Amino acid sequence: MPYPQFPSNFLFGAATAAFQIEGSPTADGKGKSIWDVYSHTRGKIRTGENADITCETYRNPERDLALMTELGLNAYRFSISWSRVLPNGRGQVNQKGLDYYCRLVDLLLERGITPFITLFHWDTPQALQELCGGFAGRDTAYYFADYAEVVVKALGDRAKNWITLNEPLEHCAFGYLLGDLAPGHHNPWEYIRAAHHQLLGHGLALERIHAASPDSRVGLTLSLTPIFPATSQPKDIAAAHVANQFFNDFFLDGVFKGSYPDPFWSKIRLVRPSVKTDDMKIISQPMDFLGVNYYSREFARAAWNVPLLGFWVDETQVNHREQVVNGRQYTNFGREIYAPTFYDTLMRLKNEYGNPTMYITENGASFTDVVENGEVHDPLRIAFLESYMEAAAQAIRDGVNLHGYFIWSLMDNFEWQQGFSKRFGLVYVDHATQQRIIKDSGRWVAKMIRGQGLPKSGQ
Ligand code: GCO
Repeated sequence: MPYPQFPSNFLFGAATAAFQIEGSPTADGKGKSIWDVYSHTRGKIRTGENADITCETYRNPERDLALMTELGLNAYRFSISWSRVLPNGRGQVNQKGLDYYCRLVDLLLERGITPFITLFHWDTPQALQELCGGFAGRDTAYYFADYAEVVVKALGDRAKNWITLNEPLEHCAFGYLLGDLAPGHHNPWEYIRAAHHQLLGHGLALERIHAASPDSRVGLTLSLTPIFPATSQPKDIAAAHVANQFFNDFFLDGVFKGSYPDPFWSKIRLVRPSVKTDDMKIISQPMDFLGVNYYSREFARAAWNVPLLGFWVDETQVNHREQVVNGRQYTNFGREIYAPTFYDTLMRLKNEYGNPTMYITENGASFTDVVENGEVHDPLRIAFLESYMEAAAQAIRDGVNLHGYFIWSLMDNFEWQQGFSKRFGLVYVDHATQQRIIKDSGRWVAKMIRGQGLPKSGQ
């Protein structure tokens, strides 16, 4: 069966993030981020590893550009380390840090690769965490806008696609409530303030970027995880409704409707931040595009012992690592591979949120990759990409305003609290030797891009 073509001007990219690939945490005057601190705090990283080395892209960005060309990518999404540019999060610019990103953008443009730049991918400057609690403090939203202006004034003449935040949900919920990500807090007051202040920072930065570079395009990347009731019991159906608002609609409604959804917003009234008069107007200014990070659906059930929210997400999936359970394949992250709800999510954005210009800014899967005779055979990742990219192509045919797809990730990198134990790359990286090997999935992507279609895996 011939696979559908993507539109001729479609962007095919891969995504990374500064803390996960750069290394060189103190080089050339870089300031500490909360992830530098967290990854060196005993017990926080499951494997006991840290990201001081990782993919060494700060020392050698050229190596990976050659790989992007070999994969046929015409776009690349990366993030800027805030504390590499502003070591204290504000004030004095570290010119060497800014120069690195200027050089990276120039190298990309020389190769005809369009940069999509994420300004915040969770690595808050430690100085701002100490000064005002990071995004749990309202002032950080304004420092973020100042930082965005510094970067866009330096790069906005040649880099035109800007993503303010990566996954504000993950940063506030797992960083300030559940404690799995930096700064590792368990504080509902901080969580909801970090949620609101990140969106405020997004809106303030959007204004500054458009002022500094009027022809730049500005968007926000949200992780969208559709939540389904674990059972057909009314209490679980109600719990899944609240969970969907916690994970998805708080952010979607904030930026597209200028309000926060009930019953979620009412349920947390005891811990809510003060929303100032113009906040929602600033937050819901029109964006130029929406970035969608999609991995899997989840299931929720009512939980009397979870204060305020009353739901819990079913954790059993985590035990299905890389197994087939009830006919479904799982990744080694315990994420179900199920493309139909990816399609449904895109259609929901079309039907309920005005069909904004969209990019898939992350989609990918981790599996146990091994090197055999200098090759990495990863058929499960190819099958994953084939099914999800086909769902995206179908959504485009059904009217979704989708213009690009960034696979997570270009190469195996530091997977936050999982250390190096989760490999998502199209390119295998031996982090001890820095050897790179393009996996079979990378070869498949190159064929797909060349063919501007979706060749059957294995062709
Ligand atoms: C995220 C982050 C990425 C992760 C990737 C794999 O979506 O959690 O943006 O940095 O590494 O998603 O989990």
